[in-house]
Amino acid sequence: MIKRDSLFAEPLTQVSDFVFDEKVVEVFPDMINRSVPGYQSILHGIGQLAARFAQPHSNLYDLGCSLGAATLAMRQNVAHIDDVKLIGIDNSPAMVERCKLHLQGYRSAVPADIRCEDIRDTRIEEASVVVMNFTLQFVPPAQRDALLAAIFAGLRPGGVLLLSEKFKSPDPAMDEVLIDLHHQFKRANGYSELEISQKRAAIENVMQPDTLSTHQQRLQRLGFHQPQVWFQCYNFAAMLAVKP
Ligand code: GEK
Repeated sequence: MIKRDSLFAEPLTQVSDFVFDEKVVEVFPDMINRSVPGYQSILHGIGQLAARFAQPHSNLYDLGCSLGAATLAMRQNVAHIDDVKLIGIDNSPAMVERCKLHLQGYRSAVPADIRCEDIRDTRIEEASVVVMNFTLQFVPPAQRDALLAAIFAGLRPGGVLLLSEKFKSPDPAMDEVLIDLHHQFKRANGYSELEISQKRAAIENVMQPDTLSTHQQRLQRLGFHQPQVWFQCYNFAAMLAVKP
């Protein structure tokens, strides 16, 4: 049964920085579905793109896997490809523990190795697909280049990075429009004004979005071919970038 997210429903005297702890794990599926516009469509697309880009005898990474939703989406779509292995990484012990249990609930011949580690320490090797579904935004901005460079180095030619992010607009007025639309989406999904504002305060220091052009220029500078946005809703986008 999916437990409803009410973590920010009561007034807090002090809003602390957001952490992916046991309390968040308990309500995570509800939280992400009611907070991220297009989350299910993006997972569906990740499955389709994994089927298209996964190469035989290669690794498929899900960096910041949380409860393994993208790992599962890939696993359901690559079973016909010879000798692929899924590797899910998250640095929240609570997430990893629950992710392992969650994956056990689905039978598959495709092996999945779920590890608790920081994605900045992960050695990416023989990869044909690397997913970062709303994870890069939690990595300090100064460390994003190095992480993406390591992913590029670990991808095989023809391999793909699937990068989904909340982004900011370079124009403050337009940014406000997109933020308003997102907040309307959350209201329509049952979040109160208090929940929206307290969550915003909790996440402010922890999640630092880039603009779409920062993402695209960085990926190109690192060697990816023509990064492409394949999904966008308000200030949420999913990109794909192929290693030539
Ligand atoms: C999904 N991809 O459902 N190393 C490892 N994990 C990290 C790091 C890090 N440095 N920083 C953050 N995380 C998922 C959703 S949630 C997005 C991803 C969100 C992990 C963190 O513990 C959390 O589980 C995940 O990245 C981000 O498809 O909640 O907005």
